[in-house]
Amino acid sequence: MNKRTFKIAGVAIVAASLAFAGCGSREPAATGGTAGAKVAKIGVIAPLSGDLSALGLGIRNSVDLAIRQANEAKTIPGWTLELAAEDDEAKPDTGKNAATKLASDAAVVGVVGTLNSSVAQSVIPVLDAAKIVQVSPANTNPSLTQGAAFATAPARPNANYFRTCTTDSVQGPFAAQYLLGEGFKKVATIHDKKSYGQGLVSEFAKAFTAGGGTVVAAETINPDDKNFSAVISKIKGGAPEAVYYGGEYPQAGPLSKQMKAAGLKIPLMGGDGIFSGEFVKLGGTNGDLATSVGAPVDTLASAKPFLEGYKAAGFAEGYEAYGAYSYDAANAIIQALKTSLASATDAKSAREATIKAMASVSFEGATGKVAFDEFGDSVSRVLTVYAVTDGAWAAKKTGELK
Ligand code: ABU
Repeated sequence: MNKRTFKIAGVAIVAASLAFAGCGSREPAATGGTAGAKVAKIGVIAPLSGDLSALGLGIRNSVDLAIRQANEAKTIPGWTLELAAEDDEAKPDTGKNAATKLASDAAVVGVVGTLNSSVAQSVIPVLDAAKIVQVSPANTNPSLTQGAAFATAPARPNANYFRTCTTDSVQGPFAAQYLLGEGFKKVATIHDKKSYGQGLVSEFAKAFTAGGGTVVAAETINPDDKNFSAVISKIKGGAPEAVYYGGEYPQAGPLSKQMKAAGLKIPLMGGDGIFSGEFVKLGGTNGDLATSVGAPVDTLASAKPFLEGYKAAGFAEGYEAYGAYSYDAANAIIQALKTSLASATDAKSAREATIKAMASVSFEGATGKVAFDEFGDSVSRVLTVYAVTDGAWAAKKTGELK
């Protein structure tokens, strides 16, 4: 998407490369830090390579920006913050190894990530055992904060885990209400069997049927499938008016393209996992729909410092769906660190106090109010429906679930 892609130019190239190179060994000056100050690191665990890296790199860059700004403003006197970014490749085992590596670094006091709910399931216990606060900008599976019985008996599994995005208990019904409101009565659902996709479809289907709609087919694919002809012919028989897909853009784009080629010329709708320009590049077509967390960032006055800072930093990649949420996640950790590092002699000794301080964090972030409820969930429940229009995502409706 044009507005989300900024070019590297001139001096910015040098600044960005310095910031990304050798995360643990940078001189304070590279991140705007103070010589002689103690070092505390904020980790990132996200897919920095592979087919979800567009989203992951937007997360990393946005955290990097928050760190640089905090150092320049000397937000935490006596301390320099550093970025420690690890690639989880969108895989639970790789994410677990990344968490173990960060936990063994005594300077790490907080982590932003992960992108994938399935990866979070492996990462959270490792960071919780090390008493490291984790704030995800993107995990939307409700069980991460409210446990497996979230619908009937919510119970917080891990005190170290927070998120700045809303959950699929909100996102699924929001999509269902939108489709019903637009006159869609019969849908087919497909998910990729991963925690996010399965959970999102489940929340969508409950609300869609409760609202009077019918799920005419409920199918699954495998996360690395490329050919969707079998699932398309299965759902075609039910004559759906739309397909609701639970998963991410690497599969959703080609699925949409193959649906239309097979004569199933109906919208594919998905959640935040397909809200990327990559979806359109991979085959998403005009009329396809997505929900994503929050209001469109480029319409928010509160996001101006983030947008201007991101542009000035000259990152090679766009901030994508979770950039502003990652910036807010990093700034939430930084707010907590203002309390926990104030009297700490070393970073590791401040880990537990950082988790405690996070519960009281409350500020106006890029996306609006940043604060957490008793489960560690964001107090914000705003979502937006986007439609592919003239080959790019365009906002259709922003609001809260009614
Ligand atoms: N929230 C969409 C993609 C990330 C996840 O697995 O939750």
